[in-house]
Amino acid sequence: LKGSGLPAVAGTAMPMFSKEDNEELEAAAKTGNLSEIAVKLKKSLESSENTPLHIAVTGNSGSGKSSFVNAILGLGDEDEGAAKTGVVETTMEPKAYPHPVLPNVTMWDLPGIGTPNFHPDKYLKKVKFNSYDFFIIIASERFTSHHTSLAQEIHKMGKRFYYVRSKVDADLYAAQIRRPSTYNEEQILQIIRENCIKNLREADETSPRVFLISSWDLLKYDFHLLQETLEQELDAHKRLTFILALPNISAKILEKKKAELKKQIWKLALVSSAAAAIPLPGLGLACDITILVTSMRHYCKAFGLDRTSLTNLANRVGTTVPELRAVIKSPLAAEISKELVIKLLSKAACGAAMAAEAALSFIPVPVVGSLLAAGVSFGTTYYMLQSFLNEAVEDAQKVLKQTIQLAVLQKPLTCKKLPLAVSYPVLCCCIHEAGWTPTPALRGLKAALQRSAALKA
Ligand SMILES: Nc1nc2c(ncn2[C@@H]2O[C@H](COP(=O)(O)OP(=O)(O)OP(=O)(O)O)[C@@H](O)[C@H]2O)c(=O)[nH]1
Ligand SMILES: [Mg+2]
Repeated sequence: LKGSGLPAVAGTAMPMFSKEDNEELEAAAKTGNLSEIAVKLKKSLESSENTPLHIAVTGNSGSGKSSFVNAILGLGDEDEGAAKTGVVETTMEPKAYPHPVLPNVTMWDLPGIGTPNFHPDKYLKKVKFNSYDFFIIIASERFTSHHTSLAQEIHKMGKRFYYVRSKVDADLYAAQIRRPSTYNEEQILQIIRENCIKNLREADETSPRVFLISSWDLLKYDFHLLQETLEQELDAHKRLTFILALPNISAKILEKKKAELKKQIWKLALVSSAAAAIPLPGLGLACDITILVTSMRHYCKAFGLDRTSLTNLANRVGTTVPELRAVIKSPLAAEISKELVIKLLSKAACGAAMAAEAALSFIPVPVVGSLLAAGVSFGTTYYMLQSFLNEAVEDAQKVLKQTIQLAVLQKPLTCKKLPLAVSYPVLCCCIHEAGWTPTPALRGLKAALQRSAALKA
């Protein structure tokens, strides 16, 4: 059943109960009987899933606040719900930009701080500083006393802030064009970093931490450092929310999301085993379908396997939703219904039943007694969610690969120095080297090259 959005057949890649799961379950088992444990777990799962995260972005006018908001939300500047960029904002009110698919995450684009009579305390009161989990202070040139006085005030109010130096790609580009013979990327980045730190120190910031970023390419420079720092400094629930909201721009981020979601599965299975399970006639299976539906939809949204995310992605990389959909084997978020899950369970009956038994044999002794009656539901839920999560990540990886391919292929089109006649075979060679089979993306490139050639002519 692999590749059909269905769990794997018994005997192939059976998702096992991990050592960590076992230990956590054992610890939980000491805290009460099955229904008591399930109630606690349900509460904890619900609160972690609904934990709100409000991120405020502030800085001078034109520093790249709106572009940063869009980049974090995985939106292109022209997507629906994106912050307007490249326009002078006259608003004095913070503007909310909800995450396109995760309703508990909101980015806030705050009014600029650059006016000569800027007062950090008044500013923070005006923007209701207390509503945000942390602040990102952005500067595209140098950090000034405005930035530090704002940071100090944020600190006084008991909130965290992170300095971001934006548009470093533009600095590098300028250096490459203007001083090509001495161009050294690392050196330039270091000069920018040191300069920011020096300015912040001069403005009384004792331990400045600066992250160099391009909102046009979060994969480069210090975005991963900012991401890791935030993960370390957020509390457990906010941390999970933050990780799941990260844009799906790298295999590393996808793996991180997978690991976080995986940790929750035994809890969901246990809650399911304590809830009213629906017996599936003729299959010897019973489980709480609602938990499966909700979790599977949640996985899809976290990995961008939903129509909104695919539409935005398709716009950004110059392809269509059907082209992206073609590499996805799992159902999209909105396609997951009770009926579909029952169908998946029926098709995977043999695998699920065996997994139910296998999972039971891994459960520590104190829980087994109370679980036995509902054990099938535990095993089925555990097995279904593990399998679906694995498939969702595989699909997300395929989508990512397809978009990277498109991005790589698109680049030479904007490179005036590369002769068209050379670029196409060279790119084909690169694709071959990378072990990618020519996909619709490549066919798209061919069409784009032909269009570009026609334009040139
Ligand atoms: N090269 C480059 N340009 C960027 C980057 N971020 C923003 N820009 C450009 O800088 C200009 C201003 O960006 P915005 O995101 O609109 O800046 P802002 O801080 O929201 O501006 P206001 O709302 O007017 O205060 C736009 O033309 C952006 O496209 C970046 O990382 N790299
Ligand atoms: Mg703006």
